[in-house]
Amino acid sequence: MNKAIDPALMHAAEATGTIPGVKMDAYWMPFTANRQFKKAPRLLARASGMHYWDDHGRQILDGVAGLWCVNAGHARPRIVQAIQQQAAELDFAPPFQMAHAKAFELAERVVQVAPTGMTKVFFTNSGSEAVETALKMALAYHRVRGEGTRTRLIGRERGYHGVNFGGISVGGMVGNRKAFATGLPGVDHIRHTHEPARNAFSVGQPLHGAEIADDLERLVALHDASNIAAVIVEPVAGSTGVLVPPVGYLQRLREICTRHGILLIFDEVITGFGRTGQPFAAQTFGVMPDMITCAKGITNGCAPMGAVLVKQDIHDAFMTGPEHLIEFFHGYTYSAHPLACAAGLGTLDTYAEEGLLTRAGEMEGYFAEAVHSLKGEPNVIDIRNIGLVGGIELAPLPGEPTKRAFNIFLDLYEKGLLVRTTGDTVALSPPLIIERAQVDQIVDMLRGAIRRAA
Ligand code: PXG
Ligand code: PLP
Repeated sequence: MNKAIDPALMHAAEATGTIPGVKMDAYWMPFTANRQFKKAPRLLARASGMHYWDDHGRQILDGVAGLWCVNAGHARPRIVQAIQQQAAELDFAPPFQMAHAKAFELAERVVQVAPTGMTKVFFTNSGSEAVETALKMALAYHRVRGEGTRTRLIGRERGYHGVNFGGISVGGMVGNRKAFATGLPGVDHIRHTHEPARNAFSVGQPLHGAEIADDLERLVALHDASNIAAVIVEPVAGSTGVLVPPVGYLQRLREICTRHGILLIFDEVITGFGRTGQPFAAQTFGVMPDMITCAKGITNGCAPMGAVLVKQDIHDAFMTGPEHLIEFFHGYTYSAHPLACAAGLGTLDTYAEEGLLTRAGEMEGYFAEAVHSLKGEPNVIDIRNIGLVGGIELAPLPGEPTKRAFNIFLDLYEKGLLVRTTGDTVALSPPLIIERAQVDQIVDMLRGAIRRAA
């Protein structure tokens, strides 16, 4: 022990957990019931393809692509090699007034798969940072064009836009907001689209609810469009339980935004990079936003990275002052980090070689039929799907919301399947390399767990 450190202080880090030789006290885990977890830790040690292995060598089928991010499956050789080589060749390059070639290369490659017209890419290190960046861009865009009164930001109930102050302000998940009273000023929310009374057990997009988009007109009437900068929504809400947009809803939202000069931001942190059957959900649904935030699948989850994709004219509005001046006062130390750029290039190569950015579309029918076969199982009150995402919603245990789904999560983990739960919804979002037999395996295991939880 280092004698310079007061042993009394060291003592505060007394182990309570059960990792041989490793104390578990210092690590404050994110979005985790820390005390419960440390009594019975779930430790992943290795991953390959569709599987994890835990610290006891037990194989676990990955039903959720890590955390909605490992779209090409685990330990893909091109990505592993790219990161290894990059670490040895160029570990870091300052991103302000300096650059490295792979940053430009990756931006070009992202634009190639992005919706037509999305021609500029601003790199961040996470989805949360991508959201903050997009919101700031929206404000600065209006200001540079002489519409500086457009400062209001509009999100949607049940939205998730990461955990930073901008993101939780426009976000609509009460648990992520209530402890942090100070949000951004001038934020409002439109209604969410979840209407089980009309739409329960819809296969793909629900038929009812396009008119819910008109709620934006209510806020325009209240605040006046001249004060509204942007609306941010997830095309498919992921974290709040897989909410698929009703047919016509996103089109209507687009029309209203266009009519009032309001920027439309699609938060595609989950839907980006193939989850819904096209590279981006904007393409799947045929609706063009003004900006797209993405992360996760951009590097297959192998290095932290996010990005904001921007339409040409928004970018160009910034490029008006003297050439030697910085146009957008924003950026991160690790924007376009060389390891992340290398991982991103290896990832896009893998997606291209294996056709993964459209594979969810090919698998959608089979996947939909499989997950909807759970209708009629005990306590299943709704099933939602699009591309290779599924949400199975269960009736909560009386007086104990979230517990039934979490029990199912624990049970499935014991049996060798990783899923994600949010509220009382079990979310499935497997790697896009999944085979039909593995879809069957996931649904069979889930069926068993749902019955045991009855
Ligand atoms: N926007 C959306 C739409 C997301 O899904 C973020 C922003 C934030 O990204 P970062 O990289 O900062 O986490 C996300 C992230 C879950 C879950 O349980 C979902 C996310 C993250 C962690 C858990 O559904 N999505
Ligand atoms: N805080 C301090 C004191 C810093 O110097 C910096 C970056 O230089 C930051 C925060 C922001 O860190 P990052 O650029 O990694 O987001």
